Amino acid sequence: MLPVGDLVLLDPLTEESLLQTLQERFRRSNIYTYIGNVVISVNPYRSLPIYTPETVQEYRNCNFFAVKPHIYAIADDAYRSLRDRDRDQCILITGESGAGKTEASKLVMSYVAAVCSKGEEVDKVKEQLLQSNPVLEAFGNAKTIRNDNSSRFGKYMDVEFDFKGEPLGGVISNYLLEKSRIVRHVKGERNFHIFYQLLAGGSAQLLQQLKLRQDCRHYGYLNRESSGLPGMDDAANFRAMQVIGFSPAEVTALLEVTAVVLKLGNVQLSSSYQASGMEASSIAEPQELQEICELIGLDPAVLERALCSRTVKARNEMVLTTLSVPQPGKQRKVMGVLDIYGFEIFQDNGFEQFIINYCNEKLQQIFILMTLKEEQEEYVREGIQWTPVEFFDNSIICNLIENSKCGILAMLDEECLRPGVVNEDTFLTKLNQLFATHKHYESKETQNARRVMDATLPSQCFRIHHYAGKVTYNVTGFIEKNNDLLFRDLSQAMWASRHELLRSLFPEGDPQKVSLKLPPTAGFQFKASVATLMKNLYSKNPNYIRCIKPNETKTGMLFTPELVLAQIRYLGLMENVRVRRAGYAFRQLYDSFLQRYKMLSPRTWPHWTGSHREGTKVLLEDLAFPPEELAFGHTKIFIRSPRTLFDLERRRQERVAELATLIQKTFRGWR
Ligand code: AD9
Ligand code: MG
Repeated sequence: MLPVGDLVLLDPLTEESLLQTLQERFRRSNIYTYIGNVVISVNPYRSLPIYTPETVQEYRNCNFFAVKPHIYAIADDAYRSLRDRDRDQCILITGESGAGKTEASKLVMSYVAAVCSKGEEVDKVKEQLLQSNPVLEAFGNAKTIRNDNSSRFGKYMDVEFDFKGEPLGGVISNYLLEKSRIVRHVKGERNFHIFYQLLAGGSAQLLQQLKLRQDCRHYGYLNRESSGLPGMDDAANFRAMQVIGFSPAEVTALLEVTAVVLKLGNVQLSSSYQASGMEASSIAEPQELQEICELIGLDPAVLERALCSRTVKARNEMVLTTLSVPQPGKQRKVMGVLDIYGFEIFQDNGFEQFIINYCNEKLQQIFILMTLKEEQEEYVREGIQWTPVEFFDNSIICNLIENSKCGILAMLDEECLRPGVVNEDTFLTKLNQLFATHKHYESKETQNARRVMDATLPSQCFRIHHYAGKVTYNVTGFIEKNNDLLFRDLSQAMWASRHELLRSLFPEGDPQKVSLKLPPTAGFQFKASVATLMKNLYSKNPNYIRCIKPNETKTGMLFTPELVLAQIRYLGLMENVRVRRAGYAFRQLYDSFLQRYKMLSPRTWPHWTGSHREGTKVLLEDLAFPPEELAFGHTKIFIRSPRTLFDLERRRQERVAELATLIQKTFRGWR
């Protein structure tokens, strides 16, 4: 028998049974499994024939529970609720690096594009929505050790529809792009795809215009690795990229800035001693500097001064890109798709992991809140008594990080703003005092105070007990990364260029607008954008896709149980199943329920003429289930335990076999 397609029905429910079910389904190429209306997706790492136009047709207007679990079913459900029930939707995709989040987000978008209606205007919008992906991926994705096409930013895409369910346009927000990758990446990884694509796919004329050489090895930012990637054709990707919604002049400007970034990596500073005995630096590659300045319309002396007096550092910030202005329709509805980086535990965890894991902690919080809220709302809607559910509330961890008075982020900001020499030691000391007795905080000092012996926690680290597991963060670099300062002379130099696009990227370089106030810290900005995102998500009806990575080697159909188990834990899947069936494990609309089981009672078989609700009542009366197992809502039947449903299914199978024999006999009688 095929293992259950909905983990809510698992009996008994244990980590082992959950893991086994996923493994067995995966072995049979059933990569999708439900927990109620949550889809779990296990990356097959090979192409499966399950995304054909025929499959799309199969899932169009399907009954969620009547067809095999599939990402299309959730996409269809979300789209129909949006169109017919007028509810804004959001689709939250989570999972670790390489688990398949970005692929899932593309599958959702292409499904929606395939099922909404056709027409010249609509097609244009659809094309833009789908084609924005290659552009975003070129500039925001890179090969990492874990994923050849890893998203180095969080993406939230709001697609707007009119009252007929036709797409009007979209807005894409990006969160915390990993800009530091431009200047540095781990051996075996790559810089952002766009650089390789431009060099491999740009025509000779274009490269000449951008003053670039075709050879990757010429560029310091790229030359640390052999540039090509198996299965990825940089040249073809560049040529196929249709930069939609931009004019040719804008595209040129964008590529000029891209070229300048690449060339800046070749500008070396050399130091020399002046007559005064002071050390000074100067540019060792005047030719490169000259070309950069020609591209951006700037006096080389200005750039040289700016570069030589300070160092350049990438900075992280939230960027909001509006791809196309949505036409304000009267009844606009929105479908949001969130594809963000998953929870990360590395050997060495720094500020980036702290921020990423904070974001995941918030997503887990909203997941619990919304699942419970949704359950509660459904019970109220259906007129069924609601009993509160026990669950682990992670707000205590969120609060530890984000509390505006004494959270870790607030303490970090305080250190960053303190005049004089600041360092991470005082920051850590402060945390140790504040959270000496906090259940989810640990450090060498609090361990000593609590008389805990633990050799795994170095002294410059603190450890947080996240919902998904314990992570040890090294505080080194926290202050610098949080401060995220770009020295003013550099932004002023950029603002002085005649290149319009470049100027617009450095508004703070305008000498008229010099402000003495320090810009907001990276942590502060991120916290604010996460808060906005959460508010946005909370106002919508949530749909979840939880992605799992089955092995570390990107191998087709290989399932490593230990690896999956770890993800089952930190995705909180057990918790998810528990919350989902704390009240009633199973629910179904009366008409579908009656249709499926009506052969089990002589009173409802073969035809029932009354209401579906009455029919369901009569049917279940005849089957004599204990009354506390069932609840009759306004439109749905609720069944408390999986066992009852299995019992029902078993009886149905027996009855179907009986009926089949009966029919055969009858036929034989005829002959
Ligand atoms: V990261 O946090 O951005 O580093 P993702 O986004 O979770 O990560 P991604 O969607 O990029 O992972 O998937 C990684 C690779 O797995 C893809 O490049 C595909 O080769 C492969 N993949 C993912 N999903 C599917 C699928 N449904 N079918 C086939 C898949 N291959
Ligand atoms: Mg991704």
